[in-house]
Amino acid sequence: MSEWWKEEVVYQIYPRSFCDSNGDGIGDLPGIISKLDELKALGVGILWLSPVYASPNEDNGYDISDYRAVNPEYGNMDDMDRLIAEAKERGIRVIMDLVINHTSTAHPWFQASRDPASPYRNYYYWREGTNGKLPNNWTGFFGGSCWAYDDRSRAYYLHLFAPHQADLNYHEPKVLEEVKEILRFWLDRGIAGFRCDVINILWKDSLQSSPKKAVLTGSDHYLSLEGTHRILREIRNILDEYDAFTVGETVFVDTKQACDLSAPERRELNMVFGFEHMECDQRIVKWFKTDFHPARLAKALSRWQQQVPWNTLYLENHDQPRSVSRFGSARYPIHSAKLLATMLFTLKGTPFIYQGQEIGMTNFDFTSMAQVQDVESRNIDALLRSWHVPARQRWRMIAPTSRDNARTPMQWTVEPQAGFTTGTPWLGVNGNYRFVNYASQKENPDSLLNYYKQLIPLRRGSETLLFGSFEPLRISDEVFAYRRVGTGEAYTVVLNFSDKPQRVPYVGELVLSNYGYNRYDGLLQPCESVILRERMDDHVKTK
Ligand code: ISL
Ligand code: CA
Repeated sequence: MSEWWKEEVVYQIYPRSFCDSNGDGIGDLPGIISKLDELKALGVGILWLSPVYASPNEDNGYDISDYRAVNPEYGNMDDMDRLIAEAKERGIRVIMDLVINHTSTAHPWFQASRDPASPYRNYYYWREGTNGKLPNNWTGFFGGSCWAYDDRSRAYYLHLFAPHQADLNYHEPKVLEEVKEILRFWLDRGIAGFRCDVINILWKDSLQSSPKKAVLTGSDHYLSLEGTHRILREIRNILDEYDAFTVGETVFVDTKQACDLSAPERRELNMVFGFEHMECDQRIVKWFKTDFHPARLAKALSRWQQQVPWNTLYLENHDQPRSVSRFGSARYPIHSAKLLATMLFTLKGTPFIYQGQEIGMTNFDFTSMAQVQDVESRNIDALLRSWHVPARQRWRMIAPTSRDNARTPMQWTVEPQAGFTTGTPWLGVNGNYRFVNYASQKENPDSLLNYYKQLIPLRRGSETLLFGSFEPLRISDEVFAYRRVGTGEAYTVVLNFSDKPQRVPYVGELVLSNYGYNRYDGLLQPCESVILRERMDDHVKTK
């Protein structure tokens, strides 16, 4: 099997918010096709589409009602075929989101399963509560219990996410057989692989109650269990027939579990998304934001770099706030966005760009819950309200972490609605589009976008940046420095996360500074990042 996905850069598209071609305010497939030249110019080799399947959109497509149909809001199957073909012409492969932990409750399987006599009954977890109590004490990812009662069934069904996302029951062997057919359906159309949604929680070993936990009571019954490993190996057999690629979204994994899920010889996933570095600024996941400590981010990243053979490199996705708002300096936003990009493309692994990251899109400018649509934010808000938390306080907790921060429409131009749509966008456009937009950055040689366009070929053209080993040099709240060592050469990357100049002892020939400098003397400006190169023969060991 070739490992083509190691050298590529992935670009994630959240279709609803990317580009609207017909003025209905919703991004769509023809809109994506119209931007393929831009993506090619950026240097991406893989496009990951968040779900475009038929869906009632309770969770914007992560609730699928037909795995073989395109959501009409986004286009039709011809558009999908055209997207795959046009991307291929430009050397870009398309991967899809595979959401198989749950289906929408509107899916025909679920509708049929509501009848206890149906052959589909066992596709889901139906349980009667005992003595008027819920079947167990588990909590869901979006807060509250993960059981919903269905009057018609006179029973509860399990939903680890929103009530409209019913968990599939993999103890029923037919479920996996259905999934395999779905995989073939898309692979035969030319899809190059899948990003697998919450893929390490498929197998539930039992539905027993669990000891109460701060986050997610019950997770000991489904996180990365042997049953899941077995399913992944079966799926992999099919993927290998097509030389297809998988990246697993794996929740709550440590480096050991990440290795178990992605080690090549185990033949499960090719790589996984870990979350440890994304939790470096949050005390209890999602709920309370504390200050950002660069050393914590660097420490988590370093550990993964050293312990996991091949990583995903990401700082954003459709569930996370924008990286520049989170990890960047308010005084030096552009330099810090460039610094973060430097880090993204010089660590070891496959880099992922989330739409808008390449132009430094920021968190939303919304001022109240009324502007938010995300089901997770709405659930958390309702839960906090039930605890009598005042509205202002609720907003202060939700605004910085809401998933809608990442979902505001892509900012293409200075035209109304940022050129995303000629109609009314489904979610508000950030007012900063007048100065944060694609068109003006394309023209400006010093822009973040053009900095990405320098970094991507630099990585691609260097065996050392692609495959060289990783060694941390310094981890502090001011400076994160590391070395990538290859044959005959080494790169030293120095990132000054602070707002103050920093003197560092590292040497080498300057390859790239995010200040655009062409001289380096060991003194870094606020939020300056440098990439230095040394040939091994003149290599002097530095600390
Ligand atoms: O959003 C989160 C962290 O900010 C997580 O709790 C998230 O719900 C989890 O990572 C799973 O995410 C994936 O599956 C969900 C879907 O809502 C997310 O958009 C998707 O990325 C359910 O399908
Ligand atoms: Ca549209």
